[in-house]
Amino acid sequence: MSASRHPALLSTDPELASFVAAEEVLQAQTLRLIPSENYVSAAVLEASGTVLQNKYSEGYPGRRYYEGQQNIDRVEALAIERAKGLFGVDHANVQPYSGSPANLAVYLAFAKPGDTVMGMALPMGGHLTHGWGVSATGSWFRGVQYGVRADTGLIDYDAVRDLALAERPKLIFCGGTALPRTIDFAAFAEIAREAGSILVADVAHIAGLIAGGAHPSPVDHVDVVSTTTHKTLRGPRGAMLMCREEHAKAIDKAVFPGLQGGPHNQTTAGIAVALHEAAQPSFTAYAHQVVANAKALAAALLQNGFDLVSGGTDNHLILIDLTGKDVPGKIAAKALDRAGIVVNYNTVPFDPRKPFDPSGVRIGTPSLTSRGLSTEHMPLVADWIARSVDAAAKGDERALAAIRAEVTDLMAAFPAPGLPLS
Ligand code: DSN
Repeated sequence: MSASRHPALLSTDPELASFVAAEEVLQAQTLRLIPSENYVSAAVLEASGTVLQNKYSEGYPGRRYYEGQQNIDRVEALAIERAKGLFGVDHANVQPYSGSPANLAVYLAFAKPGDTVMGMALPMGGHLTHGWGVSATGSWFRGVQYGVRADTGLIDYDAVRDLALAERPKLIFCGGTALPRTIDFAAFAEIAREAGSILVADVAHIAGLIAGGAHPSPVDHVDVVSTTTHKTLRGPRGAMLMCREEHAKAIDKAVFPGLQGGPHNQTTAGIAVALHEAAQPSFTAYAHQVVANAKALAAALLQNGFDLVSGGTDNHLILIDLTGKDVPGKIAAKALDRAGIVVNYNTVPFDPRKPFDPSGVRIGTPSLTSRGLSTEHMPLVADWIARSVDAAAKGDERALAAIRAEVTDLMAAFPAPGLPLS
């Protein structure tokens, strides 16, 4: 592999080009298990790097504040129509720069500073922007938080209902970043109805599974669906807000001019391509394979003696609780990285350790499934994880190097989409 696939970049800025080339090698040779990451297709990559980058387009298709929108309007309209078709929604806004601005737009559309909002606590698997204290959403609004049961690791819907009825929040967020189980959108809808709250499903992690029919859709149950486009959906780094027609104006006004200026048209183009790809039968197969791989990996990890939050997974994500292994999450994650297995350390529910040095490791199967790995490979992946954690406990760098060589070998046989062949 070389930087020559970016010849202009190589000639103008060889230093930067060398960083990109090194990242291509890293992404090609490592086993990427971070559940919020993926590989975009070559087509998405191309669309995201076009001259659409050069254009300002404040406003919406047909209603812009700048001229020369003949082509940009078509790009954005296409992305909107594809989002509406794929997810079965009345309205889609494809302009949010990423997930956090998308969620902030929801606050702007429906709440006033100081209002009570409710979401899952970050250490329980929620997201910063669901009203957690260190986020603007937890300081400009009054965040109240729900979690999971200590005995099952599952959302306690009775506790969610009790909290919602006691607090009557303006907004309720469901969804999160470390939830290995199916979200019961109907149960949340019933609770939101009783509490008189606007219900938001943040499906950033599972959007691709929903599009592929491998997770129930929230669309018939919630007021707003918020999602990033770059996780299981396999698009560029961006976001979308989707809703019924009655909320369309409020959402659009909140995104622009409420929070943002010109949309990133090159990203909109990449989103349009990703939505087209996600509408193909092959993507349905992909989404189901992601889940099958995660279930097989969870089963193999259990056989290797790991504790998993909630005992397993229904989706793409597994949260390993290392408390019983005597290896903290950060030490395990860094050892896995040296072994060529890229994960992130993560809190587990009721974690006795601090968020920057927690007890868990979060993994997932979107990226490895994009490379074509299947259930038959999951026992080997679990074995690599087990050996790496063991090596971390013993400080055995030679064992980690040996695993890295095995990982590199297997990855060479499964080239990643969008990357040059090894
Ligand atoms: N950073 C994302 C994740 O890794 O889940 C959430 O924002």
